[in-house]
Amino acid sequence: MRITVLAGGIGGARFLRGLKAAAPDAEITVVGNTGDDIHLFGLKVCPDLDTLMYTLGGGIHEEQGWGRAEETWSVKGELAAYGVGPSWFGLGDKDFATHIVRTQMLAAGYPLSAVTEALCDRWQPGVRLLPMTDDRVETHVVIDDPDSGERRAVHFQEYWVKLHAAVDAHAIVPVGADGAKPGPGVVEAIREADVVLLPPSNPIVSVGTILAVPGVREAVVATTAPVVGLSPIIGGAPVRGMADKVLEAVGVETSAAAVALHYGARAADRSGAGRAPAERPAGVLDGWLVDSSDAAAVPAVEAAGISCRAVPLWMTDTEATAAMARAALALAEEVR
Ligand code: GDP
Ligand code: FO1
Ligand code: CA
Repeated sequence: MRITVLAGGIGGARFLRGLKAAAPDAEITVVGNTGDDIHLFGLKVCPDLDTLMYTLGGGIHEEQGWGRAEETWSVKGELAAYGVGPSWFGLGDKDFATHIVRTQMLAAGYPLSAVTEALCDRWQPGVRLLPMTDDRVETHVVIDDPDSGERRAVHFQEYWVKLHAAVDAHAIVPVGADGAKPGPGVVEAIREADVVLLPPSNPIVSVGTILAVPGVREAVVATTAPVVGLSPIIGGAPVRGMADKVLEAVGVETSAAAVALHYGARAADRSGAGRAPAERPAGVLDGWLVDSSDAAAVPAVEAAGISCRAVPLWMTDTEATAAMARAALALAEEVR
């Protein structure tokens, strides 16, 4: 079975660990978000791709969810001693090596997809990891500067890590997405999959950014595979992180049902035959899983044309996460 997953960092990576356990014989392709990518100290950093690669390859700092296990911080200390920042983004020594290798290969002319494949040669994540695009896309967030009060756009990482999403976001802009092309194999992986899954990743700045690459949403809308998502929101709040802040910025309530409706239902007739492209429905979901505690959300999601089930959605360990993955695959069979 070919399973394609559109994933952000921590939520996506942890779900994939469960999916690999639930479907050990499946060929899993992961389309990773690169909108969080940032250039720091002359190096290209890809937080979500690295979180996926380290988590699935056994190198992740488990409690933190990002960065390397048994990390040391000498380079960060030396940069600070030179007064060279930013100091708010924690790059450890082991992690730095990944960014150096990546930047060197990019400078030599390799596209990000080839670089990612080369990095995965070491980590053996057990999935095919594809960047959503080889083009530069960077999510920016429009805020009122906490010091000057002036409205300005900051890089997503500055908003998230430096400002802890504690200032209101007026808009979220995936800069460069409009002109980006899907990375090699991305559209094929979606169109030729047996099942497409949206893990409990951030629906705006992770999955939303992947869908913003022209051609990707269209592939999800048109694939013959069932598309099933899992809610990252439980009990009206993100399980981890500040997804509520970016949902608010785009006018979506922080609830399992509202996120499903934001993704929208895929039409039963996916060919779009006889309709102008602009009129073709652009929803991406056939099925949606909410946490057992959110069972009351099921009727509203189903009323929107999305099959919905309530099951435990806490990724407390690999077995609990594998059970979530099995529930998602079972729902995919139901809606197929
Ligand atoms: P990021 O790139 O590191 O922010 O990670 P993702 O975009 O892949 O996922 C972030 C989302 O994962 C957050 O909105 C969390 O609410 C969600 N998440 C984290 N742990 C869990 C969990 O155990 N269960 C569920 N349902 N969602 C989770
Ligand atoms: N997240 C933080 O909250 N603080 C950090 O200092 C930080 C450093 C960092 C370094 C490399 C990397 O791959 C990820 C890192 N993250 C850090 C996580 C990450 O940037 C964000 O949590 C996600 O991109 C948000 O989706
Ligand atoms: Ca991310």
